[in-house]
Amino acid sequence: MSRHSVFHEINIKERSVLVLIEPDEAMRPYALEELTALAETAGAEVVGDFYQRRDRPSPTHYIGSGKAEELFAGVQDLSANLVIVDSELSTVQVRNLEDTVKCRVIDRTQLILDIFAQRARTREGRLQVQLAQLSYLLPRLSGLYTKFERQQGGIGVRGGAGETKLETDRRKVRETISDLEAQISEVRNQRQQQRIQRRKLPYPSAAIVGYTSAGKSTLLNKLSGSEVYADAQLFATLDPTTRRVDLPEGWSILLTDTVGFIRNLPTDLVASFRATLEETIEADFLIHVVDASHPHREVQHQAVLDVLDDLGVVGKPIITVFNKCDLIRDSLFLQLLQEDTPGSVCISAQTGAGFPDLMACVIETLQGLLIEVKVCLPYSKSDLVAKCYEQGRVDKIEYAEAGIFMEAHLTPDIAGKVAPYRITEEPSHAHGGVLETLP
Ligand SMILES: Nc1nc2c(ncn2[C@@H]2O[C@H](COP(=O)(O)OP(=O)(O)OP(=O)(O)O)[C@@H](O)[C@H]2O)c(=O)[nH]1
Ligand SMILES: [Mg+2]
Repeated sequence: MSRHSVFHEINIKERSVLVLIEPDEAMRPYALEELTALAETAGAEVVGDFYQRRDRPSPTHYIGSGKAEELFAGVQDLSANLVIVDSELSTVQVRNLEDTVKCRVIDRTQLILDIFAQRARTREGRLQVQLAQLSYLLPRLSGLYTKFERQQGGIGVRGGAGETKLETDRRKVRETISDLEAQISEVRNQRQQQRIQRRKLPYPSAAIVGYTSAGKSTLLNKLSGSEVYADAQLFATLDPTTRRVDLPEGWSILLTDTVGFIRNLPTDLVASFRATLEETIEADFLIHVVDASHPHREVQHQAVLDVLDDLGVVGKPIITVFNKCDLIRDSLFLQLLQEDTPGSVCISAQTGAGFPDLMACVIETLQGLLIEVKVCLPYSKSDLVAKCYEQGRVDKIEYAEAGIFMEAHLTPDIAGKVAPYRITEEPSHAHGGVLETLP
């Protein structure tokens, strides 16, 4: 971790109290459950939660100042030493709340950044997390260094006070940000080169996207026979992994599993993880994994679509995969789910149920990506035939006197190469060639 970072990996079980003001009553248990999971994933121990019903946060304390006093009493009763607030806070809100509750206060963004910092394994992942942390920190520098920073360790105080004090200078932070951006840009170029190399492989690419813990890595593992880390904890995957997946009828795709999304994903994080998320933007099509067994399936589904929108992913084919169907007994529910969402399938990544449907759906999507061509290649261009077999599907081929007649569904790349030899008519059998009709 860079010495410029003020964020720390958690090595103690901090006793935390969660604070929410979710105005939608129906969403409250879910918001609480999700924040608890995030806090526990970060390593904190949740000892209590505190809720205030209000439409808008208070600009001074987030919750009302009277409520903040109640929170202080609760924090004391529970011997808590950390307050975690479910939204992103301003410096003023943090300072006022800390003054009132007399312990450290962190917001949802810091919590998620902390989890990402713990998960980052590759250089790219670490650079991106550091950039997100510093981008979060920069506008908060002036107000961030309260007495609570002087406590060693704990969520969001990496490096300790002495070290961070030295770095309150905005210019230094900006320099570090530029430096990180330059390094990320280098990594990004390398990624782009890798993608160009991959593009030369005769396989279309797909990215698995979805809410955190929906089962993306489990699906990649099951499909490719690999062992990407899959876990019930949130954000188990941070760095993208690509595997070749062979499908029936001779099709193959390159499938990438990447970082999961969550509601209110911090904007700094989305911006910093652009290099990683480009795997998604650049894929030929997407497989969106939704946990069908989750009571707030729809909220999660929409949250992922919102992030894709933010990333500028538009017009790409999306297969919606309703996962964890082994946990659902109501088959009518599954049927309705599938009927309500065009281009969707119900599966269990764990048991493999529904995989034939998924394969059929992927193959149908692949066919939609290919261009139908009829060509007559001169024998001097016969090397293109092998490429057509590799980069698509040859439906008919006939070696005739006038040339090689072929009907095929090809990727845009190879379709462009054979385009000069396109014909409009069926080959006439007067050519005396041998017609092979492929299955
Ligand atoms: N019952 C059941 N559990 C599943 C299924 N698929 C995944 N899981 C479980 O759900 C949890 C999350 O699975 P992952 O594959 O790590 O989920 P992910 O979407 O990759 O999550 P992140 O990387 O954290 O975003 C794990 O405990 C899996 O065992 C399924 O089809 N059925
Ligand atoms: Mg994963």
